[in-house]
Amino acid sequence: MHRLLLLSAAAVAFGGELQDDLARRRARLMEQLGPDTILVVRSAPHRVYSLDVDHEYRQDSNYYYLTGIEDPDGTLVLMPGNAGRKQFLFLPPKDAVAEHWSGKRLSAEEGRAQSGIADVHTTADLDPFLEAVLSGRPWLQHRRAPRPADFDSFLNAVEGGRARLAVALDQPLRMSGAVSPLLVWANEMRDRFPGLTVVNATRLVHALRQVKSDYERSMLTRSAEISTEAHLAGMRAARPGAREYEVKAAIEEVYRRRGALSPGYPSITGSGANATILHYAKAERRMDAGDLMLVDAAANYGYYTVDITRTYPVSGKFSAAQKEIYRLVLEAQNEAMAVARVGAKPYDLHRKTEDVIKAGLLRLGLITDASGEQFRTWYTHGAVHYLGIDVHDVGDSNVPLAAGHAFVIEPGIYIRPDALETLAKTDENLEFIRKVKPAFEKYKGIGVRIEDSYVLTDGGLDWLSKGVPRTVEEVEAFMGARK
Ligand SMILES: [Mn+2]
Repeated sequence: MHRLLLLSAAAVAFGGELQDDLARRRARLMEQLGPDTILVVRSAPHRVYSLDVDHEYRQDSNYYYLTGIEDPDGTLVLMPGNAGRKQFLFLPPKDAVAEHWSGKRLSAEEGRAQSGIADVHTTADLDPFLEAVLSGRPWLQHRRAPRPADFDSFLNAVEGGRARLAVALDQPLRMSGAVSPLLVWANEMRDRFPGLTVVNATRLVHALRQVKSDYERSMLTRSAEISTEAHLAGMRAARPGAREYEVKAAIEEVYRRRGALSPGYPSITGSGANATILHYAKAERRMDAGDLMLVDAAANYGYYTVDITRTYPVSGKFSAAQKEIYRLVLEAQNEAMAVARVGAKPYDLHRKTEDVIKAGLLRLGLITDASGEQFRTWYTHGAVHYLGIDVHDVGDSNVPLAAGHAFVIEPGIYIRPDALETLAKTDENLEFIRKVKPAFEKYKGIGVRIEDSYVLTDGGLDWLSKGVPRTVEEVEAFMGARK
């Protein structure tokens, strides 16, 4: 693990460990796809930021997981039934003019080195390749084509009407909105090549992504190390009179300086009542003495990100009321950590946080009945999600937790200033409002979330974000010792 500290991000990307891992991922996927299937996975599209300027490019998670390639405009094809070469990568051709404008494109050799796939061709070969195999012919027209007999198994499947075209999609299937371009394309192929069946391989890829390899664990660990340093920098920058964006800048400066590609998700730096906005995206407010600052931020390192939230007093000391809410959230997280083990369901962990928070809210006078749904006024989200290439990573939450699963536990309580006035004016709610009003006035504007990242192992929880001060005592000691 510590060896990685010495490597730059680029060195990690070209190291052999990732390529070995990629080869294993593709081998497992091909086993499950079976010999009658051809899988096509595309790189992410470019997305417009403003007129003729694009957003910073981010690779499609499934494509990255299977190829390790960050560059755009590529396509991966897997043909598990082939006798010899089963894996094909199609990359945009070298082009001096395009490269003058937008940077170097990968050579075939670089594509091979990064992906570990021997068969690298240019994108101009993709359609002829697919047209040949989908219509039942071997792909022969290319000087680097595999031997004709390599394709026999899939070509027999085409002949017998058993051939399957599998795609891995980047978005969930929906009744409305735009259809994924890859799915539109696959359906068009089905129309052009009768007998072909389109299958959705997304779930297979997601199931693989749910269990982290040693390589992926080392990336998450590195993301956590950088994010820990960043949180400490944010805690040093937070003080009365400073702006929220100063905290955000201090955090993100650490990412870039330490070789992280970017934030793993937009940083949340909300002070005062802004801490009650779950995905507070602005960062402009001037912090006041007595405020809590909620920071939800983590670094994308080598396409992996953890997820960490801390809430701390900008003046260094919690008020009595803040401490009461804070300790309740902390207790909820501690209790959920205690039940996080192999075989537990993610929902078991969430329910544990609910039980603790319900009892505590009743004690504090913020609800009058712990048996119903009143607590949802103040605890408004789930506590557990997976981590990985996506910060809210893919995976089936009905599957019991297993070694290699990476996830967060993130309970929170948010006393939104408008929470009571926006409740529907039912008799039940009016009664609720009347009874909790005194406690509401006491805690109004307090928002607390505590979020940590873990990888489950056979030996228990590997607590990746343990280094960020978390208990009241740890937080106050750190804030008190700041220069
Ligand atoms: Mn989270």
